[in-house]
Amino acid sequence: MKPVVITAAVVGAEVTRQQTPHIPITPAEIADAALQAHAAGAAMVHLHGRLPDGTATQDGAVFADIIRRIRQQAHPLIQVSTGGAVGMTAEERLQPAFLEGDVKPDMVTFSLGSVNFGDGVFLNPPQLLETFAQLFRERGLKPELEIFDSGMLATAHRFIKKGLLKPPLHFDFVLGMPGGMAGTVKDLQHLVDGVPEGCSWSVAGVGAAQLTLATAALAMGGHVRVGLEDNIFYRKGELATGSDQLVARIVRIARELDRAIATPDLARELLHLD
Ligand code: KMH
Ligand code: ZN
Repeated sequence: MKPVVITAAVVGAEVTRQQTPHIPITPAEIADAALQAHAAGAAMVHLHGRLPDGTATQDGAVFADIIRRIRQQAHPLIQVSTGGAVGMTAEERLQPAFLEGDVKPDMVTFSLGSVNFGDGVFLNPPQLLETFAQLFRERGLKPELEIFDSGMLATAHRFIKKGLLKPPLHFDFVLGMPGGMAGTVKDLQHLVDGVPEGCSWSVAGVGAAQLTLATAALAMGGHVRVGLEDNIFYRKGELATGSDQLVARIVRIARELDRAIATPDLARELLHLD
């Protein structure tokens, strides 16, 4: 099997300090969390921004600050969220996709449809999807396709046919979100069966599904995303001390399963960047 690309989702938009004291908030804290996750084995970090009061922001300056702090010390692949938080406008969400030069991201996320998201709705109507796809192509940004249910995978196939997405692509199955597809191995297998030829995939299990789905993906030859954005617990009733702790566990399991851990350079190849 190919080496596994581990992505660390270190902050997200939703987790609060009330839920866990370990969620990073300031650019310095987010960059530190990313660097620690990278040191633990994550080839890529998935970033969101926060304001000092902890609310989510897609402000390009906040992302630039985080990215600069990371790249001053190490070079994990940097993936910025264009999902942002529920309720944000498309313009707000896209700000990090316009960063250039030393803070240009290596990858952007691209959610291929709307989904109930906890108590809210993560809205991605058809027109927005076309605008995002065209913009990413024009700007030479590689999207990671965030798939919350099988309808979104069907949309990916449609967009490929229409020429709006160009394989080889990388898919990330986000499973176990209340409102999206359940976080079971059966659901994961169903999605993996629909991945277009030559494309790669990873899984991001939400909550308790994180460990089981990550372990399944390691056995199935897929890639893995873990981190406090998706799951704040190390085990039932015990908070994870940071995303690096969750990454380190995946590294140990991967080694037991004879999966090597991809470096950022190898991840670049495996995720079809450049
Ligand atoms: N926070 C969610 C509404 C992404 O990063 O692209 C969207 C999200 C997906 O987290
Ligand atoms: Zn995210």
